[in-house]
Amino acid sequence: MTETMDHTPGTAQQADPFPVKGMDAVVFAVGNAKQAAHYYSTAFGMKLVAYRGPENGCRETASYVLESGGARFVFTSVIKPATDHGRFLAAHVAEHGDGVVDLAIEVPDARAAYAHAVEHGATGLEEPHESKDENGTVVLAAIATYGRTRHTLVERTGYDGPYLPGFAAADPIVEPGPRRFQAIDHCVGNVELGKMNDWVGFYNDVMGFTNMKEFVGDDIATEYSALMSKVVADGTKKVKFPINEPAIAKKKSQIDEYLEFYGGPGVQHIALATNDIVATVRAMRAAGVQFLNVPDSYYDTLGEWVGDTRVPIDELRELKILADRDEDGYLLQIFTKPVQDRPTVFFEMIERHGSMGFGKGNFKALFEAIEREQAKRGNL
Ligand code: TYF
Ligand code: FE
Repeated sequence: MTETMDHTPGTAQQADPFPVKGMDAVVFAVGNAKQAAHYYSTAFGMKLVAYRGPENGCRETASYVLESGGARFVFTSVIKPATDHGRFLAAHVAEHGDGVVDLAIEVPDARAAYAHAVEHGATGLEEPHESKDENGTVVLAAIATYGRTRHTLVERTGYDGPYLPGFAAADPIVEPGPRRFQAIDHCVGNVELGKMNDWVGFYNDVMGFTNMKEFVGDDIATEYSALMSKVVADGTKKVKFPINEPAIAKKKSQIDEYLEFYGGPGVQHIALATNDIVATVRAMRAAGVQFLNVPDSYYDTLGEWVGDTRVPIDELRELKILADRDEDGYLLQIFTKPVQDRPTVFFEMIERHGSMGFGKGNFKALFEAIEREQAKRGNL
């Protein structure tokens, strides 16, 4: 189809300028990947599937690949820096603490995706290149996003290995139990004051992502949230990236706290989709994961506005799970406390029943809960 035909009114839907298959992986640089792999195995119920380190020829870094359904996390730590990449990872951990270095996106054509991205203003970090082993060939390229975070574009169609060339299959660290989540629902970035719209524009231009209807504007921001937020998503809504910036409000913004302790913009939270949030939260709590506390008063009025949900209000109250409803349906969600000593990265567990939102009805209760934690840390 030609450009002209694409834009002719009445013709079939315009071809997606930047087709994506979904999130490929969330890649973390951490101080101790061996222990991180253990935590995500025992506390998040993930399964170690692949490894690369000194034992299979990589003496610079150790990387552990864990999966839960279609969600894939990679934890890398530096053993002994020897290349620019090793030095980059070591500096990343030194400056930002444990954090996300890469929101890798699976694409059907990495060369085309990279070309489209750089033509539309993205900074190229890695030109498209093939990587191969006995399991086949992948094409990888990378572009920069906010802070020192990148998007690797992964073309893996036909590749048969456990992750990427160079990785060896690995056995689970502990006997896997029932799966606690099955997909990455959304990945949230925190950027500096006044930069949210620039980054939204970046995803509009570079990836052809469009804005979802849910956002936090000036009104909500000054009232209680101290942040502004907009969400961009690919045409199929498989990849969803909310972007937050601090707002000037009565109190120090949680986004400012993040920016101060992360040392700049970066990934704030990863939301994980579960289809049984009750079982998930019970298992994670039993394994020692700490979640934000919600006051009982939230549950006293919840039933009046959220209506019937799969889970009785008393069980939501017991487990401190939040609920929200919009015109498309409802969702259940819960937020962990930060998962490292710095008040930076945390996780959300989300069970959707029709709603494509992000829990706007919970923002007040949620942000007050976050502020109570900020105050305990002396950062409010
Ligand atoms: O992803 C979201 O938009 C929701 C709400 O610091 C949210 O999870 C936004 C900001 C924040 C915590 C949660
Ligand atoms: Fe979220």
